[in-house]
Amino acid sequence: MKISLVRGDITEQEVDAIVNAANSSLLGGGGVDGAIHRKGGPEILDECRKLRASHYAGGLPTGQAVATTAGRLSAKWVIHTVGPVYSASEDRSAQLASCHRESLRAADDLGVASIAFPAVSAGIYGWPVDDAARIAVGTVRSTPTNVNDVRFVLFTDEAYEAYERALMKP
Ligand code: AR6
Repeated sequence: MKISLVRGDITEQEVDAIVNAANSSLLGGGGVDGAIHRKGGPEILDECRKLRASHYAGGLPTGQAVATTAGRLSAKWVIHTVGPVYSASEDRSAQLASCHRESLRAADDLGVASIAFPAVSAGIYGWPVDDAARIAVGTVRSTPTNVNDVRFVLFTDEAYEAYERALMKP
């Protein structure tokens, strides 16, 4: 598996699937979630609504992932995952690892070869970005998958540099 870093906007990536840092409502929000729905168009939200009604009436649990098509985006799929809100008093890193593992599992179910991840939980959910990067890179490296091209797409220099440091560690 090739893991690479991109400084930029995940909605512009030419990959089979992009991961959305969603919330459990699956009904959109700010940050990368807002950008994906804005650019992808209403088809994605329609599918999210249907998934809620059919499978996740109580919301998509933290750490899980579910796919929709990608509307007007050039990716074929959007894999929505719900990262944990950062807590200084409780260790939620297993949930953040689960987001990455479950997203790869969803990608495998779809037969996806290339996937782009944002820095899940490292924005509005407040995760210290070095720690988020360490968990993300470590989990992707250790998860068995048929996906052979994983890109972390980082929106800020700070996030890019944190993922670069995480990737340099063995
Ligand atoms: N492409 C790539 N990365 C982006 C983009 C983009 N277009 N826009 C922002 N980022 P966040 P979270 C970066 O807040 O912390 C939403 O309201 C951003 O700089 O999007 O998991 C959801 O609905 C940061 O590094 O996600 C949830 O309620 C990273 O993406 C909540 O925010 C993640 O920031 C989820 O919070």
